[in-house]
Amino acid sequence: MFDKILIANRGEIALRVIRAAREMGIATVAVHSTADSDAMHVRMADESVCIGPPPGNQSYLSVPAIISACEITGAQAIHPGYGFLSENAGFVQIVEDHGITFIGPSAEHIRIMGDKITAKETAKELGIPVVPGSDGGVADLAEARRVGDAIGYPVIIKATAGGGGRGMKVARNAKEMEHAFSTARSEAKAAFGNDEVYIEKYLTTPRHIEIQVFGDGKGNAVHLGERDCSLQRRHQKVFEEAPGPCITSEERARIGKICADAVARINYIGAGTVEFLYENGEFYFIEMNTRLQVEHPVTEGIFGVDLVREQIRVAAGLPMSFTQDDLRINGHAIEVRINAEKLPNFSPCPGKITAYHAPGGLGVRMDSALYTGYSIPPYYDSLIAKLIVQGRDRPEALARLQRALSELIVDGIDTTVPLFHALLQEPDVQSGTYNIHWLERWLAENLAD
Ligand code: MV4
Repeated sequence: MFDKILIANRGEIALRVIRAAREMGIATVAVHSTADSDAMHVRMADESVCIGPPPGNQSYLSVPAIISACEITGAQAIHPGYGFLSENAGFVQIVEDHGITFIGPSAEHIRIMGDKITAKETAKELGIPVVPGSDGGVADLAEARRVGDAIGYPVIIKATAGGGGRGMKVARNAKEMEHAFSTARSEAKAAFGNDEVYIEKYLTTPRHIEIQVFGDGKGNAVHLGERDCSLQRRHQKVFEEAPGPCITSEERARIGKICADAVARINYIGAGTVEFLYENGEFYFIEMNTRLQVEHPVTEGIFGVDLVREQIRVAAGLPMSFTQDDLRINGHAIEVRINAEKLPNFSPCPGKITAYHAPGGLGVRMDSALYTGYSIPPYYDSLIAKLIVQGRDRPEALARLQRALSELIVDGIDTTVPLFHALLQEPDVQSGTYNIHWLERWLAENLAD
């Protein structure tokens, strides 16, 4: 096992990794920008290294600075958290070339899944059900029309290099294809420097269901069920839960086994998420994320496992500490993402926290790096806390969420907490009856100024 690891991240996820490491007896090194000298992850780590000025590309994204911090402190491994360098195959290669262990998948697995066409081809070969569509990239309008006629409208045109919903265009019928195809291509070129696009059947009212997988890098893998992350705004998740309110145990076992077998076959190491759209009882693969995700705590809650601990174990060459048969779902967990943002426009709201009090009690977990007197810097993501609640069933989890939100105090800035108070009043949220479009529609009807 490692003696010391470096966490190439900040905020709540840096604390999350420090906590797992400390329980394992592993020393931790925090890195930070000059804007984060007073940040909680710096205080909580055993050591810290300042790696540059505030902008991310000069600090948390600076590969030379992070490698130097490892060499100076003697850290043997790097945990990337999520975002920043967590899915950067070039970074993983450099880390390994320096004799440091990357706590995460191989550069090759990150590369395969980073390119959406390759990811889809790989998924298909591994027996994962995919959305019907073009065989790879679509070169020109004539080919786009042939694909549209073959699979039937509506279709969606997506950037091969895309992600996070950028560069996608829907063509509802053959007449719309010309415009949709050319705008998708030029947006892809502008956003990613690569104008390759592919086409899929457009699913009109799906849910976003993602399967948590975990591999040991030696051909063994398990699944930890699904999360329903359908409540999103502008491709940002705001409310996530596990298990999915509409997924049966038979469906979970079937799609879970398909995903676990697939990642076992490629000797995948560490945590991964296979993302699906789910409509009319069918799963359709869209992407795979090769990192620990923001919403991992809901899965940890219902299975009672520490996913970061497992990531560190397999990175050190140890086996996972559980098998598929050991994994049983216990109750229901919900996470809400609390952002430093001002409603109704979700505009970033950095500033000084004049008072902070975290909720507690049975079934409440608050993952946050906030403290009273902390100043949220304007340079980074606006996520300031994840409130995760667990109950014996979904109604208990919802009641606990409402209770926990009522205890929370974050004074001095605006947050998205009022959104959650309002959402909990909605019958569709109470019943779990929503799809990927529900939240945008609700916001337009209820939060317009
Ligand atoms: C789709 C889709 C409908 N049909 N693909 C959005 C981001 C990227 N991860 C995939 N996305 C979508 N792909 C087909 N074939 C609808 C979306 C989509 C979406 C997906 C998940 C969560 C929220 C969403 C919001 C709008 C569109």
